[in-house]
Amino acid sequence: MVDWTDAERSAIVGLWGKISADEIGPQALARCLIVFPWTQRYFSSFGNLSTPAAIAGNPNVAKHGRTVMNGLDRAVRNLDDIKNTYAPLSVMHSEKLHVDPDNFRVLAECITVCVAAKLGPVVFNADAQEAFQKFLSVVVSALGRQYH
Ligand code: HNI
Repeated sequence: MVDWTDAERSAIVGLWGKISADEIGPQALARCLIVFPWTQRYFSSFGNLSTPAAIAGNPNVAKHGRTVMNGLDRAVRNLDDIKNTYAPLSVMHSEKLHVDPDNFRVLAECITVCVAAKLGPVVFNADAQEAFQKFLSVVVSALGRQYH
């Protein structure tokens, strides 16, 4: 089980309260698909992903970005049991979607960049980043746990 300090817990919940899933989710998934283009292969049913502008304006990308953030919201609300909270999601990404688990880290990186750009260096200072980085690492690890 992961140990969180009180400062980490309040930093994670505090940061989460300052960002909007509807804003960061679409931005982060679009960024992931642009910066790491191999991730596009899982979204062949999403329509036009042929240019950065097409990706940024694609409503399916935006919708799925919100879905991912809603998934993260469940992790924020279950900080002490992310592993079990994410077990079904991990099975789904492994057995049904066949997503290479390296990509979880890649998307987490894009979420961090979008949150940092949104909140700026005063709010997203090193302490905040440390807590958020740890949170996303636990999420990435939990999502990869049911792979074998
Ligand atoms: Ni992911 C579906 C959460 C990373 C590809 N994904 C989901 C769903 C959630 C979710 C929630 C919806 C589940 C359901 O319908 O029951 N995904 C997350 C989270 C992360 C993540 C929290 C990491 C932070 N997913 C990724 C990555 C990829 C990915 C990195 C591929 C590069 N996910 C998918 C695909 C689907 C999906 C594909 C199905 C989409 C659809 O609508 O068909």
